Amino acid sequence: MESALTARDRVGVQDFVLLENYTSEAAFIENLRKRFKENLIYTYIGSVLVSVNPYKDLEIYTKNHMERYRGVNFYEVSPHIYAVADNSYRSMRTEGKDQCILISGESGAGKTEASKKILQYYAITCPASEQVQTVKDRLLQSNPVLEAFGNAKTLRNDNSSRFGKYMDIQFDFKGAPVGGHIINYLLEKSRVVHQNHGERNFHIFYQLIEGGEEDLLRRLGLERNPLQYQYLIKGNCPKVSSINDRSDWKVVRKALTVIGFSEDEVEELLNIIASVLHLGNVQYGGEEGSACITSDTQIKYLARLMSPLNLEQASSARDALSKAVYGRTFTWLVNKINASLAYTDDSHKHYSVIGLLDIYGFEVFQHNSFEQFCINYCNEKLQQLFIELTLKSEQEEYEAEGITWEPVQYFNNKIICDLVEEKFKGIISILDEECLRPGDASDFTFLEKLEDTVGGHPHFVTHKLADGKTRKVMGREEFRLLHYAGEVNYNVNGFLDKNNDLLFRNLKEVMVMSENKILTQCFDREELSDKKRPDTAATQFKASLAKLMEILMSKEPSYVRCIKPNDSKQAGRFDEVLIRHQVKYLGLMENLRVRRAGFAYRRRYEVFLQRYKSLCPDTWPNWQGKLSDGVSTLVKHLGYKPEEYKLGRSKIFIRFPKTLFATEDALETRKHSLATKLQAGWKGYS
Ligand code: AOV
Ligand code: MG
Repeated sequence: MESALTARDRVGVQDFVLLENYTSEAAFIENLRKRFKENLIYTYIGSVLVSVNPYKDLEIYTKNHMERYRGVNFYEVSPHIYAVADNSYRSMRTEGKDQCILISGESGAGKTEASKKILQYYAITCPASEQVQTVKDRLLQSNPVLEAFGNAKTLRNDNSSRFGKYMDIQFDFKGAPVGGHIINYLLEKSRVVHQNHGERNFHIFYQLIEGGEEDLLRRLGLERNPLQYQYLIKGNCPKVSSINDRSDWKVVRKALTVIGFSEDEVEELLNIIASVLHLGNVQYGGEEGSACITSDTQIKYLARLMSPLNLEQASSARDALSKAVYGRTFTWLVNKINASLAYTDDSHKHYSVIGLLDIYGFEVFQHNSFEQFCINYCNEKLQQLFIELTLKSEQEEYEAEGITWEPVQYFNNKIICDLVEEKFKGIISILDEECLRPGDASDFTFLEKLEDTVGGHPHFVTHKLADGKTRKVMGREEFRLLHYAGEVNYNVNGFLDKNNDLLFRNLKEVMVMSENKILTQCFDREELSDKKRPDTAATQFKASLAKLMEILMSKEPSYVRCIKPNDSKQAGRFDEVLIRHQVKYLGLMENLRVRRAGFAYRRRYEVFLQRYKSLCPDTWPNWQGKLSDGVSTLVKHLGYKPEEYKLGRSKIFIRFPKTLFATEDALETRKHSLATKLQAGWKGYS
C-alpha cells in the first residue's frame, strides 16, 4: 500500500490550503498539473471547487460515485462536483437556508457540463415519489431542449452557451425535488442571421435539417442540406466532427415530449424555425436603390412591406424580423418549460431552493462586438459578487469564532463594473444617450462621446493618446476595456442598432396577425398601442443582472471555478501559460491567501474529533464532555504546540499544513497497526 506521504508527492494535495508554499503561484500550478496528469480534475481551495476541463470522458460520474458522496463530509472523500452538490443539499436541509451554486470560468472551461452533473446528482440521489419522478425527468430534459435552441459552435467551444441561465431547483420538506424555474439572460440573437468564420448558427437548425423525418421536412418545405440556407453558411462550417446533429435531433424531439409539448405545439415551433430559414433566403434585387424580392416565395407581405426600402434597409429589416422571431420564440420556450416545471401541489407550498447559475463565460475573439461586451460585463459582475462574498464570509467567520482577522489585499474589479454601468457616465448610459438622440447619432459619435466622457479611465483605451497622437495598434472604430480577465477590443460597428433592437412596426403587425399560436403569444397586440419606447437591450440586461445579484445575495453560495487547460479542445494538454492566466484572473491565489490568512486548516470540533479521536486514549471511543475540551485534550496528546493552533467558538484552526499531515500520517499508521492487532485479538483501548 502506498503511504500517505508518497501519494501526496504523486498526486499533490487535494486542498490548496495544504500547500506548504501557499503564496507561490508556481507551487499552485504544479499541484494542478500533478493532479491533472492523474485525471484528478478537481481540487479545493477550502470550500471552493477548482475544476480543470479534461476534454475526455472520465469514469467518475457513475451511480457508485454519486453514492460515495451522499451525506459524506466534504473532506472525507476526494474533491468532486458531487461533493459540492451534496454539501449544498445538506446545508439546505439542515440549516433550512436557500443555496446557490455559482459556476464561473471562461468559454469552454466546463461550466455547462458542471451544472448538468449537479442536476443529475440531485435527480438520481434525492428521494422521489412517482410525481417527483416526472419533475426530475422534466428538469433533466430541459437541458437538451434549451441547448438546442440556445447553444452553438463557436471558435472557443463546440457547445457554447449563447444565453445565460439561472435555474432554481425547488425541494419539498422531505428533500425531494418538486419543481423548478429558469430565468434566461440575453440570448445572442445576432447569430441567427450572421456567424463568424468557423462558427455555426444555433444547433436546432442543423438538427432539424439533418434529423427531421422526410414528411416533416416536406411539410416545412426544407431541404436536407444546410448549404441551401443563407443563415447557415455564413461561418462556412455546417458540420462539426464532435457533434452528431442527427442523433441530437432524436434526443431533443423526445425531450420536447417529456416536457409536455403537444404534437401541435412541436409542429408550430418547428414551423417557426423553418420560417426563419426561409426568411433568410429571401433575397433582394431591384433597380435605383429600391428593393424587390427576387425569388417567388409565398411571403408576399415582405414584398409589400419592404419595397419602399433600399437594399440594405430591406435586408436589415428582414434580419431584424428573423432575430425578433427567434429571440421571442426562445423566451416562449423557457416560459413553456417553466410552466411544466411549476410546483403545483398547494398543500405544501413551502419549499427550499438550490439555484444553479450557468452563464456564458468571458470571451475574446479577433472581432468583438456588442454581444461580447454584454457577456464580458456579465462575467465582471459575477467576479465582483465572488470577491465581495468570499471576503465577507471569511471575515465573518473569523469574527464569529472570536479570532482576529488580518485583512488581505485583493484586486477588486468594482471599478470596471462602474465604468460599464454607472448612471449618467457609464458606457451603457452613454450608449443609450446616443440611441435616443435624434439627428446624426452613429456608432462613431458614440465612440467619440466615450472618449470625451471616460477617456481618462484607467481601464478604458482608444487609439487616441492623451497628447493628441494616435495609438497605432488600435483601430479607429474600437475601444478597449481592461477587464479583470484580460484586455478586449470592441468594435463599435452595430452597437447602436443592437442596443436599440427595433423592429418595423408593420412587421410587428404582421406577426400579431399570424396564425401560428406561438407567434401570437410572442407578439402581443398591446405592444402595438404601447407609446412608450421600450428600454434598450443593454439597459434591460443591466437591470436583469442587478436582479440576479439580488437573488444570489439572498442565498448561501458555493463556488465552482472552471479552468480551460488548452485552446485546442484537446485531452491531456496542460498549457501552462493559459492556465496561469486563468489562475490569475479568477483570483485563485488571492482566494487561497484569504483562506490561509493565518490558518491553513479549520474544522468544526465534532468533525475533527470524529476523525482523529482514535489517536488518543482519552477521546476514544467517545468523548463525553464539551467538544472543545475533547479537541484540546486530543491535540495536546498529539503534541501540538500552542503556536500551531487556535481554538475558536466551534472550530479548531490549524496554522501549518505539516501539523495536519503529521496527524493524518498518525491516523494511517494506526489503521495499519489496528488491523494487525485486531487479527491478533486486540479489543482496542480499554
Ligand atoms: P462552458 O459552458 O464553460 O463554455 P462546457 O461546459 O460547454 O463549457 O464545456 C466545453 C466542452 O468541454 C464540453 O462540451 C465537453 O466536451 C468538455 N467538458 C467540459 N467539462 C467536462 C467534464 N467534466 N468531463 C468531460 N468533458 C468535459 V461557454 O458555454 O462557451 O462559456 O458560453
Ligand atoms: Mg456553457
